[in-house]
Amino acid sequence: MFEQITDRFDTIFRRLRGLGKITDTNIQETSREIRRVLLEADVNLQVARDFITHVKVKAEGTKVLKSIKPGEQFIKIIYEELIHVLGDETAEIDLNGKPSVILMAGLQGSGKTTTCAKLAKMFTNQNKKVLMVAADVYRPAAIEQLQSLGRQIDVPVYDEGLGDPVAICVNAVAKAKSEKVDIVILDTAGRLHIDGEMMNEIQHIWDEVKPNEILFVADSMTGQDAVTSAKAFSEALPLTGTILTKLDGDARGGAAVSIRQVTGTPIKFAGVSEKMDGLEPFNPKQMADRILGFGDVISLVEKAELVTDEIEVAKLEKKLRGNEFNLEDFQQQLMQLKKMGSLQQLMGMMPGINRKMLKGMDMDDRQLLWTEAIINSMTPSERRKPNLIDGSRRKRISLGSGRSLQEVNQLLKQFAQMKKMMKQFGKMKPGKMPMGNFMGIS
Ligand SMILES: Nc1nc2c(ncn2[C@@H]2O[C@H](COP(=O)(O)OP(=O)(O)OP(=O)(O)O)[C@@H](O)[C@H]2O)c(=O)[nH]1
Ligand SMILES: [Mg+2]
Repeated sequence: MFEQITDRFDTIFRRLRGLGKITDTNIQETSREIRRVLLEADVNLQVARDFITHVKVKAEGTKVLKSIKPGEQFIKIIYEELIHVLGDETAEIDLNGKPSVILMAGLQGSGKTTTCAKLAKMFTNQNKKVLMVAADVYRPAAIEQLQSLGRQIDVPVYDEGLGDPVAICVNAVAKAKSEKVDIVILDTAGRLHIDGEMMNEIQHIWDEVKPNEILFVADSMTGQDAVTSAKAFSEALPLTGTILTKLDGDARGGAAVSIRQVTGTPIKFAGVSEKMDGLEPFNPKQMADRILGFGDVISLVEKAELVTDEIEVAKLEKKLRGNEFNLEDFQQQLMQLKKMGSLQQLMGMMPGINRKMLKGMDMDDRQLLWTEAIINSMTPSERRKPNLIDGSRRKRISLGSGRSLQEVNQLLKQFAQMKKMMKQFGKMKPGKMPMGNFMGIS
C-alpha cells in the first residue's frame, strides 16, 4: 500500500536530511515537491493546499532556530502535519445506546456488508451481544451474503426478505431492545450518490432509527471518487465517521489523506483484508508512519516482545560469544521468526527499509519452510556438531527433507559463513549484537 507516495516522500526526506540550514528557497522547493506528491497520490486539491500552507508557516518559524539538524526539523513538521490531517487521535465509537445502533452507508461495492460482519466479530470478541440487519433489499444475494457471514462469525442476522428497508430497521431495533442486544448493525444497499431516491431512503432510515453512529464506508482504492462521494454523503447525512476499506490493496493514499478533512468527521476503522479479522482501529500516527515510510516500529516491537524472551536472548548471545552457535540454535531462531509473521511483512515494518529494496529481495517464506525441513531431518548430534555431516549424511538429510542435495550443501555452507561472521561480532561490546543476522536474510 502507498508505495508511490512513500517512495516520493523518501526522496524528499533524503534531500532534507542533507540541509545545513532551512532557507526560503528550500522551503519553496520542498513545498512544491510535496504538493506534487500529494496530488499524484490523488489527495483532494484543497486538502493538499492547506497542507502546504501549514507546513510552510511552520517551516518559516524554524528558520531562525539554531538547530543541529534543520532537515530533521523540517521532516518533523511534515510528519506532524500529516498526523493532524489524518485526525490526530484514534476516534472512539459511540456505544452508549440501549441498544447502540450503527448505520452503514456507502457506494456499491465499497465493503459495507463485509465491514458489518467484521465489526460484529470485533464487538462479539468484546463480549457484546450483536445483531446484524439485512436492510439491502434490492438483491436477494445481498441478504444471503450477510447471513452467510453471520453463520461464519456466529452472529444472528435479522431479515424480512425483500421488504421495506425502513420498516426492517425499525423492527430490528425494537426486537434488539426486547432481547437486550447491545449493538445493532444496519447493512444498507449500496448507492450511487447521484441516486436521489436511494439517498432519500437512507435519510428516512436515519430519521426513524436515530442511530448512534452513521459510518461512511469508503473504498480507499478509488481515490478521488471515494472523497467526492464522502462529501456528498456527509452533506446528506449527519455522518459520525468513516471506515476506509481495502487498505491492503494498492491504494495511493489520496482517500486516506483527504477524507477526514473533506467530511469533517474522523476515520474510525481501516479494513486491511477480506477476512473477518481484517479490521483495525484507525490510528493517525501509525498511518502517517506508513505513508511516510517510517516503519511500523511499534507493532514490530510488540511482535518481537511477544515471541522473544530476554533470558533466551541472553543465552543466545553467550553462545555466540563463545562461538557455540549451532544448527539447533538456528532452528529455534527460525521457529521464532515464523511466529512473528511473514518475512515480507516483517521487513516492511522496519524503519529505513526501502520498499524498492524489498521488491528485489528473495524473501520467499517457503524458503524458510524448506530450511526448516532440512534442519528437521538432521539428528540432534548433527545439529549440535554440523562438522559431523559428511557426504552420506548429506544424502540422507536430502532424502528425508525432500530437498535437493545441492540445497542441503548450500545451507551448510551458508551456516559456516554465518558462523565466521558471528565470530567477528563476538568481539563486539555486549548488547550490540546485530540480532537480524540470525534470521538468515541475505
Ligand atoms: N482486500 C479487501 N477486500 C475487501 C475489504 N473490504 C471489503 N472487501 C471486498 O470488497 C468486495 C465488496 O464488499 P461488500 O462488503 O460486498 O461491499 P458492499 O458495499 O456491501 O457492496 P454492495 O452491497 O453491493 O453495495 C468483496 O469482495 C469484499 O471481500 C478489505 O478491507 N480488503
Ligand atoms: Mg452489501
